[in-house]
Amino acid sequence: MPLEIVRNDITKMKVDAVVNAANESLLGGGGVDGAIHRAAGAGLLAECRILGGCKTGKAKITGGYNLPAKYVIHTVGPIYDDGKHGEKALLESCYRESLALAKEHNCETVAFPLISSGVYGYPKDQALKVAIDVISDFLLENEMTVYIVIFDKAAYKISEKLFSDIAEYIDDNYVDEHTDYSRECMRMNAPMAPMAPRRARRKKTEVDLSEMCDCKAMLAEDDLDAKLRQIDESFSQMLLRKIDEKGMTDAECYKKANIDRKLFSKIRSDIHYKPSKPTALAFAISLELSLLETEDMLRKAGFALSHSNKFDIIIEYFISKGNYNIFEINEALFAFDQSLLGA
Ligand code: AR6
Repeated sequence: MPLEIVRNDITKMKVDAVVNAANESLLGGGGVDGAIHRAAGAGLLAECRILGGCKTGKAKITGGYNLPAKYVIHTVGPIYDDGKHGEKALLESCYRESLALAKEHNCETVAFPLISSGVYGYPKDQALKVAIDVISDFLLENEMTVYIVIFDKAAYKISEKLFSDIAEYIDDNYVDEHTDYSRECMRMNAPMAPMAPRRARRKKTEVDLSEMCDCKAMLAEDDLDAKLRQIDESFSQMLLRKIDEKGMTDAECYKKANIDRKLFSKIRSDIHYKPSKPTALAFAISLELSLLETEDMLRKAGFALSHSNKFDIIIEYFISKGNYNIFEINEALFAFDQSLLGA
């Protein structure tokens, strides 16, 4: 997955480069800076001494010394005042400059902490949004795997409004599918509520199909053939057809899906490829499919959306809101302790 949010100590990341949230002296400090210097050892400080500091919004690179990473990219985030002093532009610049350095040094994997979000006081949800926006823009043009490393769960939050909206949606839609609903109603002598929206939707698909068959005579044979071919098509075939129908290029599609090129090529060349559920859903999001089309695509891969699964309900929440930003969806999945979309 080109962009991943992970919970870890950045000093433990086995990547080509870790990014350090440093200060202008580059001579070490607290927080992630202190942790990186402690883990890397005295060699890192010695190399930092000859760099002559670094301006806010800029980045410099050194070796990784005792760290599992080959390089440390030191960047200096802005000290947050009130958000009206150019903090956002400076923070964006930190990510851009660090990524440019990583690219210059042929790094394939890079791990970032949430720069400025500790001692420098940048609100964490906004700091995360800046990180995701700049990194995902960069990944549209570049092949790299980038990790945003969140140190502790408490330090991480998406906007409270979004969190509570999703929590409410889960509450409203979560059903325990292990319960036999009709029997439960009979046992409790309670009337059955109208069919859950998901079941109603499935039924509609079946009706659509039989209606389609009944109308065979009315349809031009070509149309019918095309429709029947779609029923039989594999996941890979449906994916490629949808990419064409949406007028997207392959690269646009897999990048928007947060899927790397190698995996996409595999799917493209193997008509019977069975993706994982997060991969199939990532493509559905990238193609901005409706809920019905998403279910159709999932079925091709042998999966279904379920209301007994928070992961599925969160995806459904975003599709129903027409929000197909995979990185925002992943932020929310992360906040709810769910696995992320992508490969
Ligand atoms: N791994 C990943 N993330 C971490 C780790 C770790 N080991 N330790 C802390 N974080 P901060 P800043 C998170 O304060 O706000 C230093 O003294 C932490 O939870 O390290 O840019 C420098 O020398 C937070 O979300 O950096 C500067 O003077 C994020 O890393 C100043 O602090 C950044 O917090 C820079 O402040």
